[in-house]
Amino acid sequence: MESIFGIIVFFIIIIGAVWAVWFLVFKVSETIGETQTSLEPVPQPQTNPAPPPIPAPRKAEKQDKSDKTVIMLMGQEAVGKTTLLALMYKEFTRNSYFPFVASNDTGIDLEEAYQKLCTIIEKPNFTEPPRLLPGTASVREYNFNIENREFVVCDTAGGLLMTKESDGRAKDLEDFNKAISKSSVIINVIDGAAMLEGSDFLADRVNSPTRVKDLLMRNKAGDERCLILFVITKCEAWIKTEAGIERLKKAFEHRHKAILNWIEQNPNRAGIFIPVKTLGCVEFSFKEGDGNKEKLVFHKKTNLKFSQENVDKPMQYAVKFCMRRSLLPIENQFKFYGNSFMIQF
Ligand SMILES: Nc1nc2c(ncn2[C@@H]2O[C@H](COP(=O)(O)OP(=O)(O)OP(=O)(O)O)[C@@H](O)[C@H]2O)c(=O)[nH]1
Ligand SMILES: [Mg+2]
Repeated sequence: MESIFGIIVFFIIIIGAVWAVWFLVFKVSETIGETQTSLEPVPQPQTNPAPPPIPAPRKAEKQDKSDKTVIMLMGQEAVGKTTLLALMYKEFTRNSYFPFVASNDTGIDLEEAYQKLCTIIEKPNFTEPPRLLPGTASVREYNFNIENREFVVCDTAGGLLMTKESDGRAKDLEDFNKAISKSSVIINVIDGAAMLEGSDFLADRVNSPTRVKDLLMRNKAGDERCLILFVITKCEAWIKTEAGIERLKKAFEHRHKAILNWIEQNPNRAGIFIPVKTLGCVEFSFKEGDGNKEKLVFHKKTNLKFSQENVDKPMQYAVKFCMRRSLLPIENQFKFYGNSFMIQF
């Protein structure tokens, strides 16, 4: 009996030992498995790594000039472009119904030019008025913001009109031609006294209408909408009467026939004749000399004041045209050329 009991205990011990061994082996193999998992091979650098994800394309930044609406002043030397711009700026800020903001430098520069005009013009009597403002050097940009739209007005040196490729001013010429081709509106400033009283020779030398036409034909050959404002300066002696304005108009149509023909050739072009008074107190008196020596003499009139007329109009028309708003009604003293659908909407 005792031996049977001993055998049973022996078997129980054997079974327990076998189970314990099996359990140990199982646990050890499990631990090794886990360790192996955690020691997964470190990914080797790939020879052709996947390219980094491409960021979503950013909205194009407003390019410096490309997004701006360009208005350009062009005309021969000393016809009065910068004078017009300074006065136009002053008057436009006073009268415009557009919320009009000049960039900092533009505001300061044009205010300075205006102050300079005011002080010099108050000097006592003079014949042959001195240049009130220094000549413009090349292409100068003035920046404005109107109704969240950026405008750049390019004032250009009259000298560039007659500058040749070989004159060593390649950069200035490039800027000049670029400004013409980008302009939505071109303000062609014309010396009214030379246009009306000068010989053909003098009128051509002072205003170069053929050269202006050639430059426009070359840089604006396409079908883009374009408005040319013909602003007549130095016409204090004639702007006072209807008959005087009529004479200016006739002289303009005669001397600037070629560019008017160019406007009529394309329905996307229009022109407006705009006589302005910029100084008011300096008037044409008489003409002297012949040929190369021919010149016009002006006098400062003490009985007349420094005063302006119509100087804000070119800018009003230019901005309305760029904003695709109607330019009508055109003032009585002015004259429209070209396709009238260009200015009424
Ligand atoms: N009488 C009279 N003189 C003017 C008028 N506008 C300009 N002037 C005179 O013309 C001079 C030249 O004017 P500017 O405005 O500097 O001429 P500009 O076209 O800018 O000349 P550049 O920069 O050299 O191309 C002025 O100093 C004035 O003496 C005008 O409407 N009437
Ligand atoms: Mg100038």
